[in-house]
Amino acid sequence: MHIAIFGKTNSGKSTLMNLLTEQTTSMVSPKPGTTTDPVYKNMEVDGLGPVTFIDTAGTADETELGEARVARTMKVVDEIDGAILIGEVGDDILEPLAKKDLPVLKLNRPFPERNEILNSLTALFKEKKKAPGLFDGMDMGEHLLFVMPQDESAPKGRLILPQVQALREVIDKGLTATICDLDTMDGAIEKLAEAPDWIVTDSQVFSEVYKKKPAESKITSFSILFARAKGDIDIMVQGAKTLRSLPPDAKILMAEACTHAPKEEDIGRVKIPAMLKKRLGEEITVDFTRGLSFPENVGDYDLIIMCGSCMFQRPVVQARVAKACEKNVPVTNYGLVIAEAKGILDKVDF
Ligand SMILES: Nc1nc2c(ncn2[C@@H]2O[C@H](COP(=O)(O)OP(=O)(O)OP(=O)(O)O)[C@@H](O)[C@H]2O)c(=O)[nH]1
Ligand code: SF4
Ligand SMILES: [Mg+2]
Repeated sequence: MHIAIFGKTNSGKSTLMNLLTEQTTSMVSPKPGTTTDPVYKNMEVDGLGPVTFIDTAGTADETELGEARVARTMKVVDEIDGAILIGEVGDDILEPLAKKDLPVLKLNRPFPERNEILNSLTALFKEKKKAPGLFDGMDMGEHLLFVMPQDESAPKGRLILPQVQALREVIDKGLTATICDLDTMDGAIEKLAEAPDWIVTDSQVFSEVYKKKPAESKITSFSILFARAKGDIDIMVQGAKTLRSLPPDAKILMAEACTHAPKEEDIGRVKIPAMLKKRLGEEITVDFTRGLSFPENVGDYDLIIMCGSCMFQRPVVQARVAKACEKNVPVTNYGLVIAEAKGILDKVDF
C-alpha cells in the first residue's frame, strides 16, 4: 500500500513523514522547496500491513525549479492507494485524487499524536474495498501445481518476486501447492492423489507444460495471475491477440517495472523481442522503458507489453492501462504475449 503526503511547500509534509516513521527520513527546514524528489519509506502499520509512505515536493512551488518539482509530485498520484493532505491543497492535486476515488486523510498543523494519525488511516482504508488477489475465483482447499524453472537470469539462490508473492498468497487464501521444475513435473503429478485443480507455470515453458498437463487441470501463468490482479485481464487478453494483425513495421513498447541489469537470456530484453520478430518479421521496432518512467508518446505505439509488474502497486498498472486505452493502443503483458506467440492463448484459463 502506497500513501503519499501532499501539501503546499513548507506545510509540514516532511515533518509529518518523520513523525510517522519515527526517524529523520526527510529533511525539514524553514526554506520552501526543501524536498525536491519524492522520498519513500516502508513501514509496517498495525492493521494495514506494509505501507510505503511517500513524502513529496510541495505544490504551489514558486521557487526556481518549482515547476519541475511539482511535475514529479503529480506523477506520484499514479502510484498511490491513498493520500494525506496537509492544509489547503489546490485542485491540481484534489482533482486527480477524486477522479481515482482514492481515500484521503486531511490534517492540519499542529499534527495529532502519531498513533491517532495511524488509527485514522487504518479506519479510512478499512472502508475501501480490498485490492483483488492473485487467486481470486479459486476456492479454498484447491490444489495448485507451480512449475517454476530457474534459468540463468533467475537471481542467485532466491526466487523472483512474483513467485514469492504467489506462494505467500497460497497460504493466506487457504490453498495448497506443490512446486516443481519442468523436468520434475510428471513425477510431481504422479505423487498427487488427484490431478491438481490448477497448474500455474512460468510463461516461458507454457507450451511444454500445456502438453504435459492432465486434461482436468486448468492452466495459467504467474504473469496472467498478475494481469488479473493488477491490470485488466479482458483488455490485456485482447492486447495479446493484436499480434494476429500487427503490421510488419509495428512499433512495440516493452515496459518493465524492475530495474535489474538485463542478462543474456533476459525475457524482456532478449526472448520476447526475438519471439515478436519471429512472428511479425525483422522490420518491427521494439523500444524499452524501465521502472516508473513511462513515455508521454504512448499513442505512437502499436502495442504496449508490460512485465507482470509485481513491483508496482495496482494503481500504477491501472494508470498505464488507462493511458494506453485513452490513445487506443492495445496493452498486454509478458505472459499473455508469450501464450499468444506460442499459440496457446485460447487454451489458457483466466
Ligand atoms: N510552528 C510550527 N512549525 C512547524 C510545524 N510543523 C512543521 N513546522 C516547521 O515548518 C517548516 C517546514 O516544515 P517541513 O516539514 O520541511 O515542510 P514541507 O512541507 O516538507 O516543506 P517542503 O519540503 O519545502 O515542501 C519547518 O521549519 C518546520 O520546523 C508545526 O506544527 N508548527
Ligand atoms: S517487476 Fe516485472 S520484471 Fe520485475 S520481477 Fe516483477 S514481474 Fe518480473
Ligand atoms: Mg519537505
